[in-house]
Amino acid sequence: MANLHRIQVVDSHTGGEPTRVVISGGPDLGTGPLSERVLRLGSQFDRFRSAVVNEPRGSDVLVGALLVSPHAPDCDFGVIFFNNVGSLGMCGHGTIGLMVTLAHLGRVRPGTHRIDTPVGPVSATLHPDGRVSVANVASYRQQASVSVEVPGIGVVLGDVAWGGNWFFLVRSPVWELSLQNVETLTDVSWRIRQAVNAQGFPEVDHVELFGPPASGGHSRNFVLCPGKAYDRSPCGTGTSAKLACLAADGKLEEGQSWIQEGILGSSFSGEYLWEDSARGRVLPVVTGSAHVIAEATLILSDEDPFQWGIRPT
Ligand code: PYC
Repeated sequence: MANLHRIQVVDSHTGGEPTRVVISGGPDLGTGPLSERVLRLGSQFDRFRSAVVNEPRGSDVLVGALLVSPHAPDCDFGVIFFNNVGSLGMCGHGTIGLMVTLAHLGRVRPGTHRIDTPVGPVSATLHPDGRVSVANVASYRQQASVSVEVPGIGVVLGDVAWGGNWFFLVRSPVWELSLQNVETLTDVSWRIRQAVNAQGFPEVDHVELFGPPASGGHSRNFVLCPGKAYDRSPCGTGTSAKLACLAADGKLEEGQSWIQEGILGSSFSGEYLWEDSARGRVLPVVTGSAHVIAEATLILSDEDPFQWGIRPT
């Protein structure tokens, strides 16, 4: 008789980018700060991560969200986000997906809820119309106008910024940001990331290209995530990093709205308040909407050679 382990999940998408929230059946990561529990997930339960998001149950683009008890005393929920290659500090589209999932399950009502993450607590407001606003962790630009020599491309100029994950925001892309061009955009972004990593920024694992808007926003982006999948949404943490750069450059005032389109044309609206203008730290708020698309039970059988998903050995 096969030994079966069941994991209850709810899937949603936020502007096209999927999130799989693990409701039950996840590993016991113990207690303590989520910054410590996320390390436990990586060191002791990495195959669980792979089983949930990788093929054959998932795909490179899927982001997982493990619901855990919060550590910060003012939080209602805790969450650890992960993808095809590891964990994420924060995830904007995932937090929007999480809130819509919790509402679907009857676990939250419209209002503001505090959510603990490995990089600190965030607030998520579920609006009566179903939109969600995420007040993210403080975001900032670490270095402006970094010039990198990218093999096969030449010199690329960009900013290194934190928005809950580390980003390289390319200042002057010449690539057309369209779905037809996704292979080239992926290749270019991956090469830029490697060059940025080699040039003293090993922490940068997301690359963000910008171009003119095509659906009424202020700008369109293409975001390459750590596992080489592109974000189908405008990327909540990437939009936070962008807001920090706009603020630092004096191009967006406190409280002014910025509409960031993603590569599919779906958009997030963002705005910020200064946390510390002398240090260039902003408190971004990113608003978007998500839709629940599946409720499912994942089955892990010890007779299945791919029970832990397909992952590099
Ligand atoms: O929305 O922050 C985000 C995100 C990060 C990676 C994929 N989406």
